Amino acid sequence: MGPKLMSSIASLFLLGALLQVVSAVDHDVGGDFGWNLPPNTTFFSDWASNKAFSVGDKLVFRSKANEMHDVAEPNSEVDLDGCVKPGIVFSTSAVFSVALDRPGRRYFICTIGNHCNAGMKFDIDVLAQPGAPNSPLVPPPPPSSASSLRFGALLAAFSGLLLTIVA
Ligand SMILES: *[C@@H]1O[C@H](CO)[C@@H](O)[C@H](O)[C@H]1NC(C)=O
Ligand SMILES: [Cu+2]
Repeated sequence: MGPKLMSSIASLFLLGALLQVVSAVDHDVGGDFGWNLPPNTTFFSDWASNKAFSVGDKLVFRSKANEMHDVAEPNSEVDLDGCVKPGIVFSTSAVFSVALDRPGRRYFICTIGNHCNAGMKFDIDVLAQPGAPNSPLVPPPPPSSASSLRFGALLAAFSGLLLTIVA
């Protein structure tokens, strides 16, 4: 294998790694409001239904220092609807991240007091990859948003790759 081919292959690996990094998203649960007692019972389900989640993304649960919350993952829609508390609670700390490491539906609640019934619950569909066909209906982002950043990064990666092959 010639050194040129070797470096081209290395560049392809780099490109792949870069694409993964570029496309992973950290989702702040509840946006700026955070993982706190919501103003109404649909706040978090509304938040989740306006987002697309993919494998490699993270959910970041941030709670106010003067509110006590946790994060737990019921196994089913029925348990989510009924606010059935699962045996395992992930965390009671003020900031907690959940890696979305597999595709499929996942359910999240707070198990403290009646917080779940008050709206601290939502479910998400994690897609195998960004833009998979079963994405929720989300209007395309304006050109100035993250996707053009992604495109820019892609372009930079490709020009890097070309330079390596030519060199
Ligand atoms: C719930 O609260 C949010 C934030 O204040 C608001 O945007 C939304 O319209 C409310 N939903 C309902 C059903 O009242
Ligand atoms: Cu809570």
